[in-house]
Order: sequence, then structure tokens, then C-alpha cells
Amino acid sequence: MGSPNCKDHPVRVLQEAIEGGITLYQFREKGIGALTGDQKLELARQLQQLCRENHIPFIINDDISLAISLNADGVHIGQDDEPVEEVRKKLGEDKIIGVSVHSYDEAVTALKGGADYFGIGPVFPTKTKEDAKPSNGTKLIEELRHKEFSIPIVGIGGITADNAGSVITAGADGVSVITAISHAPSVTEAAKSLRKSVLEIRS
Ligand code: TZP
Ligand code: MG
Repeated sequence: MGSPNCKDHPVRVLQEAIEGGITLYQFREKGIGALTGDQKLELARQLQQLCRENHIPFIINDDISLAISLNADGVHIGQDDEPVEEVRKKLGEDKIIGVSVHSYDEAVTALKGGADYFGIGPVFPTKTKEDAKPSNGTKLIEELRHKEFSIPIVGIGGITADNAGSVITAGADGVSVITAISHAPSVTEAAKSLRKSVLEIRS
């Protein structure tokens, strides 16, 4: 998430989400009112610091140069960003690179380029991503899992505590969530119940 997704200060929202048990944070400063320049950099620094204190990986959506200048733990890129190979060259072998894929062919290309995990979505309808493709359920997650890709698969898009279990059952290793956590009346409780829904299936 980023500041456009938060009703409260993003640092506070992230703090509460961490208390609820999130396992990784992606800084995604996009959409109406998104910060740019020094303000974006300063917010990223604060959020990264919080992640460090809590031993949670901090990765950045799209902005490779920001990730490099902050020495972030990695990036998440889409099909319209730089090719994975190029990003891998820039970041080195030790950083996490997540790639959004929408088909088997995109998954093969991302894997060859050095992706560490796949993001697949939108699984369910979402209003968060303006240019999101139509939601496609868990079909691709099932397909990739059955084709024996061994890197982690993360479902995204409209995921809540009520439907997260179905994403894991389909073969995802985890879920990536914005609104169900950032807009919840209690951010901590929302993160807790999502974690519970995921772990119930995985155990
Ligand atoms: N990519 C596919 S759906 C999505 C992104 C970034 C948005 C997910 O947000 P939400 O609020 O959890 O539906
Ligand atoms: Mg992108």
C-alpha cells in the first residue's frame, strides 16, 4: 500500500498491520494524490525503517531507482515495467524480484528472467488498481501450481479474510492485500484474521 490507500498516516497503518502479523510489506505509492519526489522518498524511508525494526522485508512497487537508492529488499514489477533480466542485473542476486503475470507464457518468461515469486490477479474484483485487468478468479494460480512452478505464488485483488482461503486452496502460497487491511475499522484485527484464514488452509 501507499498513502492513497490509507485513512490514517501510512506509518501508523503499517505499524498496526505488522502488529496483526503481516509477513512482507510492498510500498506502492500510486493513484490519486500519490506522493512524488522528496515526499515519496521520505515516506518510503520511514516505512522501511519500521519494517527493519520488525524484521519484515520491505519491497518497492515499480520504482527500481528508489529501491536501489534505499537498498530496499526488493521490487515488485509488472509486465509494463523493465524486463526482469534488466532489473535483476541492476539489483543483484540477493534482492527479491516479484513479477505480476497473467498467463502461463508470462510466467515462463518471468521465471527465466530471474523472478523470485509471481503475483497473480486480480483474483477478485478490485477498485484499487485503476488499470487492473478483469478479475480472473483462481484459474491461473491452479494452472501454474499444477505445472509445477516451485517459486512462491501470491494472489492479489479483492482478497479478504472470507475469500483468502480459496486462494490458498487453489495453490497460492500467500495473499497480497491492500483495502481489506488498510480500510478496516481495525487494521490489526483485519491483518490477524487474514493471517488466520491463510494458515488454517496451509496447516
Ligand atoms: N494488482 C492487481 S489487483 C491490485 C493490484 C495492485 C490491487 C489490490 O488491492 P485490493 O485493495 O487488495 O483489492
Ligand atoms: Mg507495475
